[in-house]
Amino acid sequence: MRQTTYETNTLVQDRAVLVSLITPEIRRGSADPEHSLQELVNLAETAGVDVAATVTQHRDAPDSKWFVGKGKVEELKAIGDERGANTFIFDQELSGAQVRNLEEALDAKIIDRTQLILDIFAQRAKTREGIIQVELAQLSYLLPRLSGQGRNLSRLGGGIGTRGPGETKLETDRRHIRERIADLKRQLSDVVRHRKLHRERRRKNGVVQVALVGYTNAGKSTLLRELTSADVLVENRLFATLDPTSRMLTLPSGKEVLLTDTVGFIQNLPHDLVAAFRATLEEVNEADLLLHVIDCSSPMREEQMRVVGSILSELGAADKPQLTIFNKKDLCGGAGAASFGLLPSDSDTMLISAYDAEDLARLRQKIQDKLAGDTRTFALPAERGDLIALAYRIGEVVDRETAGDKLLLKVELNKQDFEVLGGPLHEYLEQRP
Ligand SMILES: Nc1nc2c(ncn2[C@@H]2O[C@H](COP(=O)(O)OP(=O)(O)O)[C@@H](O)[C@H]2O)c(=O)[nH]1
Ligand SMILES: [Mg+2]
Repeated sequence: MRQTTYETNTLVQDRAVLVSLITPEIRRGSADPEHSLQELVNLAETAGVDVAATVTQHRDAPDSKWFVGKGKVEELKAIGDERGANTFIFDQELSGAQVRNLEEALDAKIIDRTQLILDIFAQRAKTREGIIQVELAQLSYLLPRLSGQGRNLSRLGGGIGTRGPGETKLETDRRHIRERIADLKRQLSDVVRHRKLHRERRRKNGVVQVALVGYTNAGKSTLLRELTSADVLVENRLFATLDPTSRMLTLPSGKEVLLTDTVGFIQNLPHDLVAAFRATLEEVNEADLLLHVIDCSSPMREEQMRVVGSILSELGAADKPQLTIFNKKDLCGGAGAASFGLLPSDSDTMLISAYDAEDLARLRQKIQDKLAGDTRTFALPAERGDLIALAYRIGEVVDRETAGDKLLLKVELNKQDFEVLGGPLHEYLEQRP
């Protein structure tokens, strides 16, 4: 028998059946249920779940005990067995009792839409603020649904729906959870107070950062993959520890920038999750450039763009350099750029397909142009080493010459950096004739 020196990977891949209940009331609500189920598929895939099937049921009202009808539960059991599913994800929120009944009947992990979203946030949160916000949202969601969950959580082990607060925490009683929530809130107010300080250290590695934002299903992850696939080898070698949602992107000039995927906006995000969601958008605050990706074939396009715009404003990121990218042009029935109100090619708006090599080349060029910023010349007193160092820090010095007792530095920098960090340099700006 062969001996192995490594441990086998015991992580079970989640394989799930996605279930949506459609009632007249749900139909009247703001979300189109078919669209919502499509989004649930995308969210499940984002969470690393293998989607085995999707099932829809129409009923007059949810069943208080089983959520779907009893007959449907049997049908779900059969589908789950046949497709080898170990998880069922429901597109609507379930009560604690419904979760327990379904777990019992289907002998599988039961997750609802909110838990799935929280699980994705838990995977993505990186800063202390993000991690605290997500745990707060998870505990607040679990608290009223708590009784009886302990057994199931310990039985089912890890995987989606169980990340974040550890199972021991979930097994403690409600009082402990309330104390934990109070404690997290205190920590959060500390973190928020220090947040500004952290932001100012954002240029930590001197790596230029570009963030993809937009609704789920717009094509952000596809773009990240397609734009950087040629660089994978390099990346594996140099950035093996890089977060999977970030990759190095090589621009036409050969310069490398860090391209980061974000969770993406979600239709009808439950109100309690908004704070946690924002905390997962922290890359946006660190980015030098935002790529706002839009699915041009979505009937909700305009509304989605407005929502993205207003959240960016609330994050204080509305003034960041931004490219607006209408993606999936192949699905827009040959609608030309004009139908999106696109301006000529020198504007900050593009119509592309993430699978079109020429479009990707155009996009890389556009990112490069947008990042290049302006070139400015500073006439600095030669003895002011501090100012010279500052100029080198905030931009790229492309030319340097001496004129009498002055040093003329030609610096390529973006407007934002110059305004935020370049304070003392302003008075040495050469006025171009
Ligand atoms: N037809 C078409 N499909 C696309 C295009 N870009 C992305 N998609 C598809 O749209 C779906 C959602 O893409 P994804 O990158 O996961 O979106 P995200 O939620 O914004 O990350 C996937 O099925 C992609 O294959 C495109 O340019 N054309
Ligand atoms: Mg994605």
